[in-house]
Amino acid sequence: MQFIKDRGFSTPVAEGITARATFDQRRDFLRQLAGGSAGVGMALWSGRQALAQTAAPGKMRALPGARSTVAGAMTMEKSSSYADVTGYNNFYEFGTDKSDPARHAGRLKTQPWSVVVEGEVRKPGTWDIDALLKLSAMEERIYRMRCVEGWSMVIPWVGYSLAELIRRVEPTGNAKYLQFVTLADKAQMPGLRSSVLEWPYVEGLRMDEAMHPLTLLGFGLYGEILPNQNGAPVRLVVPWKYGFKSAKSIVRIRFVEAQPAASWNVALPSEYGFYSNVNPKVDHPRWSQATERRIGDDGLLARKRPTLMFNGYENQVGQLYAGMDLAKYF
Ligand SMILES: Nc1nc2c(c(=O)[nH]1)N[C@H]1C(S)=C(S)[C@@H](COP(=O)(O)O)O[C@H]1N2
Ligand SMILES: [Mo]
Repeated sequence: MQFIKDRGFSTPVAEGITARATFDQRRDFLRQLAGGSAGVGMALWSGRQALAQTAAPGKMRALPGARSTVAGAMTMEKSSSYADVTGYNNFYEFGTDKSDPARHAGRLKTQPWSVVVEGEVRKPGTWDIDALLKLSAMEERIYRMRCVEGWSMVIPWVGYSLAELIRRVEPTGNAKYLQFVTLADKAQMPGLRSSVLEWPYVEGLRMDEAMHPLTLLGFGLYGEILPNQNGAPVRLVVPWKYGFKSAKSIVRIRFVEAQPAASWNVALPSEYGFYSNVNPKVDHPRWSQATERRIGDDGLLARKRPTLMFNGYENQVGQLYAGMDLAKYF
């Protein structure tokens, strides 16, 4: 995606620029990026098919999890290779190219780490990462993941339901939504020099979505702790929503009464809604969401595979949205 780099990303944005100009520039850049990246990214990936197709455990510290018994948590589909899962990423804090996170996230210091829990809870506080790791039994969950750009993977995550943490902090009756705030440290994250998004990257879920047993607080993949490019040391994994809802490298969880800001929704509200449920019937304004390419399996010339309602998790999560107009609340 050199052309994209040349057109903006690597160009530092002057501090004194007006807010409106920054906004226009960011919006134009995001449009370019999102519209073009599925194709260009796939070309990049198909050039790399020679990479090992097997898991590469042993690179990171082991983090085994027992097979999950949560309904829908173990898809039978073949997992994507460790090389693809850890080499083809979106993590804009480290750059917008799919290979940037693997190249630049190594410098991220994930120990010590803590997560602040605040807002509408009876037990606010700061959780050390070691306490979070011990809070509940680790499970393996094999989830289909679908990026809004039109590609997908199958990833064996390790973690436990976010609900475990939520119950322990005792939300008040006013807690209607959760906001997830991620790390924004210029010293460690070269992507923050760009105004491609507002930093820190933030995401949000409605309380019932956050409490759903499939919503995972993720600490590992392929039986090991998360590589930095996948959101170490702790991230969200929401398999029925487009990938960008799954916030990486979380530092703060806020329980709030009103629908919170979410980065892509703030950047381009007409293109990325707050809900962002995978839905083949609701197109992105500039491209269809009816089909996808599975990274590692579907070459550029292969017929695309159909995208499933709620990414195939309709039986588990469909009732959360009963009666909602999903074209309006996209
Ligand atoms: N902090 C942060 N989290 C993020 C992103 C990001 O840029 N920054 N990208 C999102 C997007 S668009 C996707 S598709 C997934 C990718 O996760 P993966 O690299 O582990 O597959 O992370 C999401 N979480
Ligand atoms: Mo994504």
